[in-house]
Amino acid sequence: MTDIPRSHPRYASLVARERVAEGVRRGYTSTQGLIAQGRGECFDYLIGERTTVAALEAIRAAAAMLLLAKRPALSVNGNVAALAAEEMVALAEALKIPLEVNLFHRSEERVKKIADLLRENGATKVLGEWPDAAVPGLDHARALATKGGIYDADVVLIPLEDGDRCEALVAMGKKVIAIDLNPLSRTAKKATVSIVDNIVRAVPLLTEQVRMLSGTPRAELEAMVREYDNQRVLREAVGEIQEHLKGQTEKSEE
Ligand code: PTJ
Repeated sequence: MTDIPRSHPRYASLVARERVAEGVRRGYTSTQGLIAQGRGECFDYLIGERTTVAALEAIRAAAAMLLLAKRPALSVNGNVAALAAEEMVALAEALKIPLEVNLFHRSEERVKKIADLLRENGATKVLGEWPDAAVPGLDHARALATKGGIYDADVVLIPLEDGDRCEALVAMGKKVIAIDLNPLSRTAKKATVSIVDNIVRAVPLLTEQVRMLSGTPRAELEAMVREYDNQRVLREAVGEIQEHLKGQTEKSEE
């Protein structure tokens, strides 16, 4: 990996870029993942590379939803593996559930490499290498899922997901939590809870919330989920981008 000096003003962003490039070199991230990363970087820049108030609200609702779930599932693709393998393992550990590798550009080799990476990072149970079910409405390889994992989950976390699959999971009656920097994406619009934040920042915050709320009475968690309004939170996410951009243009006029 290129050695990036910590003093570089775009340090975090450049490290993330290197990690995705490294994922491609090692064969667990798809080449298309580089394009997805570029799109993410662009939105992160517009957001101001910070976790917004809207994202924090979504993270809290997502934590409550995961804690209330009978069978929560966590999906991992090639970009997620590159950017947040260790953090996803910590989240799975906090919830005591397995992770499932679920790919858009599926190859068995990539699935195995990602599963191995998660295990190297301490995952005790990884699903996805032997899928035994299919999400209805999607063409073959992307539809593959595992019983006892994503296929029969009631709540699924899908970071950096494609809109079609998000929609197909919602159509199966699941509650879907998305992590997507683009508040205008189909995934963000279709998900039950959309965390408009960088996965690198969002997953550790989500794990922290899961730990903090783990002793909270169910009735309180249920109220948090009931009161959460994803459309409003998405509007607020867009509003926070607008405010940030306004601040930036005013600064450059000074
Ligand atoms: O590993 P695979 O085969 O499953 O493929 C994974 C990718 C990500 C390539 C695939 O799912 C894909 O093509 O995704 P999209 O349609 O490009 O959507 C990815 C979404 O994630 C976009 O809306 C990006 O803005 C967003 N995104 C990119 N990087 C980040 C991000 N969101 C949060 N954190 C990021 N670091």
